[in-house]
Amino acid sequence: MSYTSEVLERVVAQNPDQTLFIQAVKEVLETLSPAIERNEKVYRQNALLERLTTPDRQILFRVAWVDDQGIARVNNGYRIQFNNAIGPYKGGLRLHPSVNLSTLKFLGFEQIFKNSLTGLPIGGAKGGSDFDPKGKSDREVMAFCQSFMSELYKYIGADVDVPAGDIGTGAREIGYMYGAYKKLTGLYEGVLTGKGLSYGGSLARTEATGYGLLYLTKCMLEANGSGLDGKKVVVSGAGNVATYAIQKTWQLGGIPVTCCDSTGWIYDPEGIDVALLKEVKEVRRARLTEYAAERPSAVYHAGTHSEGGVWSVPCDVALPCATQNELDLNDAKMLVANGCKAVAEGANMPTTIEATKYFQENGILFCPGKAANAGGVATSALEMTQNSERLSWTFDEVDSKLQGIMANIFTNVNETAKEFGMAGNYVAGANIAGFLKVANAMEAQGIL
Ligand code: NDP
Ligand code: 2IT
Repeated sequence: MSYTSEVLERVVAQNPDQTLFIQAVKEVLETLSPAIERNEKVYRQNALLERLTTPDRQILFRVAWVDDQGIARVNNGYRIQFNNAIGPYKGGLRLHPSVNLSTLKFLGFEQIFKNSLTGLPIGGAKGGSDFDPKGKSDREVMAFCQSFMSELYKYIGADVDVPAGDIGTGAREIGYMYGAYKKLTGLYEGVLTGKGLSYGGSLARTEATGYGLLYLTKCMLEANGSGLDGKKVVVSGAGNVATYAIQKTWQLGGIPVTCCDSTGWIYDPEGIDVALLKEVKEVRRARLTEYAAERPSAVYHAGTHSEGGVWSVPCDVALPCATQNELDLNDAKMLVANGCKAVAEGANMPTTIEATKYFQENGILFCPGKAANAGGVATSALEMTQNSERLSWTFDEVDSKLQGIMANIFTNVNETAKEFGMAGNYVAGANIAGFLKVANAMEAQGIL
């Protein structure tokens, strides 16, 4: 049996109920074989893949807080510090009722390779809680964040582990958490990224994941003789990543025609109105029904997959930007049948393994999230740099660095796929390129 198969079996045996974690490991290990074969004896002897698929540390804790009725509530808190071979642990905090150990181990594992691809010195981690910020008052969110940080602060620090936002964790939550960390430790340091601009945040971090996704998509299309101009783009999600992906699609000449939230989806043939979307989602924290009510050209469908969902809308480019496994084999078949030519993942693992294979077999350009959405964490690393030098860069400085980073990621992924005999397979290119840097650092640092 091959070394990668052996390690996958081990991961399945040790984590039988962690389906998302197993899916993420499987997708990576299945593509690593050509890179492993070049150095298999050493990797096996040093149990490199066993160590890479086992988190350095898994921190689980209770988060107790009091709601507006005076009732005590209890949530689970987590931080998975997966690998710090190339830099301090780095990765977001997800606040969503579906969060469990498997979710965060999958996200932490993906983060190792993504962070490696940025070319910046950041290791992989992820954390969060099954707390649902939806429908909670600001005071309840603050109470939760303060309690969450009253335990997490022991394990993080500007040179140790630097959390950030993810689903359910935006500027408001980062602000409350930063305040709590400062109060508990007395330190004014860049321990979190995605901070507000008045207390150490970076310009362009809010926009970075969505903008970076479009910069990479443009590179991918141009490398294949096409471009974004006039292209119809289907986007899922209506949060941080989706909103700025939609905005940058307009700026680069494309027409974004859909978005969705957890309750329904919008088809807007005239193109999504970004200002209205921001007003509904960022300001009012409301549902997309309010967008449809104020936009005559928009059609609202209740239910994320009702009447085919966003993936049933004919398009040239599809950008899944909501959540994991939101695009399955049926969706992939609809997209291909309707003429879609390219897919780039704004979310983490939004495409199932079967759907990914279908795209690849049908000649669709497919860029995985660990490359395509790396602009967010890359800009977080730029925020860390600015905090270290106690300076703030202009929007244009950060944005032009982001453009350079996304172009480098695409070149690296593309060249690596070619080097290992899989030209055009950006999944393999991303996994191998991300892996080699981390594996090299782990080898140099000994068996830990
Ligand atoms: P947000 O919480 O800002 O937005 C998530 C959006 O997706 C919301 O509109 C939400 O709906 C929708 N959504 C969530 N679950 C579902 C579902 N099951 N079906 C349909 N829609 C759903 O999160 P982000 O935009 O930050 O994150 C989106 C994805 O991008 C995640 O996979 C995240 O891990 C990934 N990512 C985020 C980065 C970042 O910098 N923020 C960086 C890289 C990746 P509703 O409005 O109803 O809540
Ligand atoms: O999935 C991700 O890359 C993020 N949620 C961003 C992580 C970060 O540290 O900015």
